[in-house]
Amino acid sequence: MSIRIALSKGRIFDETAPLLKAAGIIASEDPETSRKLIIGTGRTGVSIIIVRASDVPTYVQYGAADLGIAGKDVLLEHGGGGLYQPLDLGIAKCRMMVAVQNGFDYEGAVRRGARLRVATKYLKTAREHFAAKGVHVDLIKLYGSMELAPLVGLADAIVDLVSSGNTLRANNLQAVEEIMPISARLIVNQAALKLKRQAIQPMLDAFAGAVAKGGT
Ligand code: PRT
Ligand code: MG
Repeated sequence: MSIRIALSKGRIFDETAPLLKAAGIIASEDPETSRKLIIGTGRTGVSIIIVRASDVPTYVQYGAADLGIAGKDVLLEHGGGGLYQPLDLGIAKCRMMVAVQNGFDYEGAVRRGARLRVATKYLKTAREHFAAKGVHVDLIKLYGSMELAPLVGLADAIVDLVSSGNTLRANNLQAVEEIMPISARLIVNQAALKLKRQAIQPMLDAFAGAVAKGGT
């Protein structure tokens, strides 16, 4: 029985490696240096595919991968259809925030009922957040470097992930509202879980054990 795991390079792969190891899975190559998109592991029948962070749920939804690891930010935008989400891994933690340029009176604008221009990669999350607050927004879809938008007059505010806060500080921005805490989740294809339970369940148990031991 073969099992394919979808991961993204960078922080997700780095922070997942110890959890994979706890499940007896060690990548044969480092995705940062290898150009391979399908990487073998020390375990027969288990391979890792390297995809963009925001594509992980898609590969798992369609069964091209049996399991994957994706941030809650990515899962909210994807919608989660066809996915079983058994475990919060407590890794790649950050916060989804609203941020504005220093000096911009966000509270005042909200109180006045002003219409705000908000730039973000997270349209769904942003739309739901401002709708729940009753704030009128024009959302502008970006694919990255959201921090630039308020500085050049593209938007009044951004919705983005913040971890250390260094990127906001370096760009004269400040967080004005937390939308939600974010961490990475294990996702499993629903059909694969039924058909390959014998192979997948022990992995889920090993991940859960490693997460509990990690004290997250
Ligand atoms: O890079 P690519 O476009 O392929 O995709 P991606 O940026 O979504 O992937 P990646 O690998 O950067 O992030 C994968 C996952 O890590 C995200 O989906 C989040 O769940 C999680 N994560 C945790 C973060 C951060 N922390 C984070 N700080 N993802 C992005 N950031 C960015 C943030 O967008 C901002 O630009 O880092 C910057 C802020 O960091 P600080 O430390 O300066 O506050
Ligand atoms: Mg990135």
